[in-house]
Amino acid sequence: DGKELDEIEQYVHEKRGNSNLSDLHGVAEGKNVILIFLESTQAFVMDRSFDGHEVTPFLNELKEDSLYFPNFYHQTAQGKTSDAEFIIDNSLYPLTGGSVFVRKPDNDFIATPHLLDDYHYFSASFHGNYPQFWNRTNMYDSLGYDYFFSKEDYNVTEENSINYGLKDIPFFEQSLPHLQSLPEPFYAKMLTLTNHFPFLLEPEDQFIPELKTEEGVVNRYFTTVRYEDEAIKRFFDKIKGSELYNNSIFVLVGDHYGISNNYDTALSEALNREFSVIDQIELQKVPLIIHVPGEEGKVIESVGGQVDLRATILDLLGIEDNTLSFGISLLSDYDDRLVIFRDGTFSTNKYIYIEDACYSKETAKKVKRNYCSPYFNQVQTELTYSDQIIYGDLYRFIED
Ligand code: GP9
Ligand code: MN
Repeated sequence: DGKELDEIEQYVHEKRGNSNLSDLHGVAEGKNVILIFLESTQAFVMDRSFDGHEVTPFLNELKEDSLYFPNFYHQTAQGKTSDAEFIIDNSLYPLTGGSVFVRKPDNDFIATPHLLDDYHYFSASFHGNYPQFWNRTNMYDSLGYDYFFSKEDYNVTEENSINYGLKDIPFFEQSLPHLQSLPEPFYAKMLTLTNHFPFLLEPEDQFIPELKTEEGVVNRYFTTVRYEDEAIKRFFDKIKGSELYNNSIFVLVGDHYGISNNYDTALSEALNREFSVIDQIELQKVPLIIHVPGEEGKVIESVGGQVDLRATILDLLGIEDNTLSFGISLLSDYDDRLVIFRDGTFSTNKYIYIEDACYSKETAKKVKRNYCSPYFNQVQTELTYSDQIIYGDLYRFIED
């Protein structure tokens, strides 16, 4: 009810009060946003080679003249891709169990498409799987999408699909004319699909050989990531020759892990290092690259998570997020950044809290609990407020 909202509003207001507008505020005002979800792509694939074969040659190159965020984590739970979509479009946390897309599709949301409505943006999502998967058809209506290009809008055949649907190369090829057909400015979310468990790929799509650990999943993973990288490279090659390029910014983000803890032994062999307790968290880093044509590249060290991505995008567009949500632009000065995971674990600049203990990120060793305890309250508060908003459908009480 109203009382809950007042309390949340006060909290959000205070939190935002500690951040400043960034130097990059508004540099992409009025531009199209092309948000590319990198399926199951973890940050450890970046700048990595096996026997001289780069896993992500294109992303490695792209990040050099982009904003690149090496300390960025996914915050998803059981809802996987749908959680990533939910978090990024709403700047709220996912639920502990299940997916908001499936459990609460009829709620009122104040999602990115709604916010961008005020600036006359058209919003569309692109994905080569069935539209009903993750209840997207229904949820996209609630999130304010104007159109969903799904499997039904693409030419999908036996040859050009694998696993869940259309392969990434034909997906981007066929998406470009759809993109060009949209009214501008637009917010376009493109969800890749090929790099999905169990990471299947036909021989002709394998641009680098599989690894040779004892786990097929780990061996195939880097090869499907390489395929995804190739698909994005070809997309960029094409779009660079079109008018859209200079009118758009490109946000590339990993949705969640691809290799679960079950494969730690083989993954540790592949990455050629021992894992410690904090790697349960550190392995949850996902790539975040924001390419703004005409802007110089910059590495942004801010520790952040998917909850912060919307505020970051809006910051570039010159829009302030005044909604009741929890993100802080990763481009702004903000001293005490905190990345909260659904299970109550968290990461700051310096510390990770996991298994009821506080660890130093620098040494990976346990440190005194009181380095972490100042954050306990904020962690529980944000997760609770987010749950209250979702379970109580609280946005319905907010007037436009
Ligand atoms: C399915 C795709 C993958 O359409 O988004 O879903 P995931 O299993 O990663 O949640
Ligand atoms: Mn996914």
